[in-house]
Amino acid sequence: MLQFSKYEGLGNDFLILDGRSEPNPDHAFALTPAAVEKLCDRRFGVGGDGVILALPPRQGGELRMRIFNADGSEAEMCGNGIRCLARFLADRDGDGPGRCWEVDTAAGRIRPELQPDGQVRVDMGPPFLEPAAVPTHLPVGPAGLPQGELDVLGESWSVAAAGMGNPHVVVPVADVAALDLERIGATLEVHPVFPARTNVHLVEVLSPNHLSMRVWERGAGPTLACGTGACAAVVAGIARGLLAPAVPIEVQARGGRLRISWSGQAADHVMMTGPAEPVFDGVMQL
Ligand code: ZDP
Repeated sequence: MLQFSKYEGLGNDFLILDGRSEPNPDHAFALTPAAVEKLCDRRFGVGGDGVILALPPRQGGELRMRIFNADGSEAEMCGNGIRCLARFLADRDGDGPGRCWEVDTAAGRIRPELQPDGQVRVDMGPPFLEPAAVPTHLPVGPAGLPQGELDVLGESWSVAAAGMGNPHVVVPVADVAALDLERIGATLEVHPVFPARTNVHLVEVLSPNHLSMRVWERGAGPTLACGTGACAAVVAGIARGLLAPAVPIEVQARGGRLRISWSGQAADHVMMTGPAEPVFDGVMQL
């Protein structure tokens, strides 16, 4: 029997498994891609956009986080997920506001901190702007990050790419509601310029500190929000001069709002603040 806790951040929902005292972290919970798919299936399983493992540290942090997408593939990092992990740890260990965790991830050290209002503020680290680090075959463009024109479904789109440990393509559009996210998302996710596939974000800039976005996630399809994607959208918007640097940017997603700031300097860290809520605890026979 597998004990899990379900949490959500802007409707981006995760099944969290606590393996911090696991004697054999690499084989924790014997989670195969098929088991992850079953867990995430909204009819045959519990239902979720992904599975998050809390594990013993490996690189000097307090703990390690692994994240698996609903299709069973492993991702390097997750923004809504790490806020959910922080709330889970606080609920489980009885921590309060001001508690900060040093979390080892495949994208490096990430630091979520519990806020007095129950939200979580995360030091997401610096963005990855070198093509090989995203990864993408798009060359660095005039805005200092990978850019290019991509033909998608017979239309040419001017896109930018950025990494937050995981890959993102950001597509500025006039009206996010007017587009066929399913077809554009599914096509761009597997576009050959993204050798590790990519998350896809349609972004409408509403003002220098406000944007609206729709998300098609690598390994999960359409989701209500993506934290690392919102960070990538803000980085691309600031780099292209569409958004203001060094002020909080309101990011409106289908599932709710995030506040993200970045100075515009490549080495500076992206800060993300947003909600994370428990949904239920349960056990499941795998
Ligand atoms: O990079 C990927 O494959 C993503 N689908 C991972 C999950 C990202 C997440 N939605 C986020 O909020 O960053 C959890």
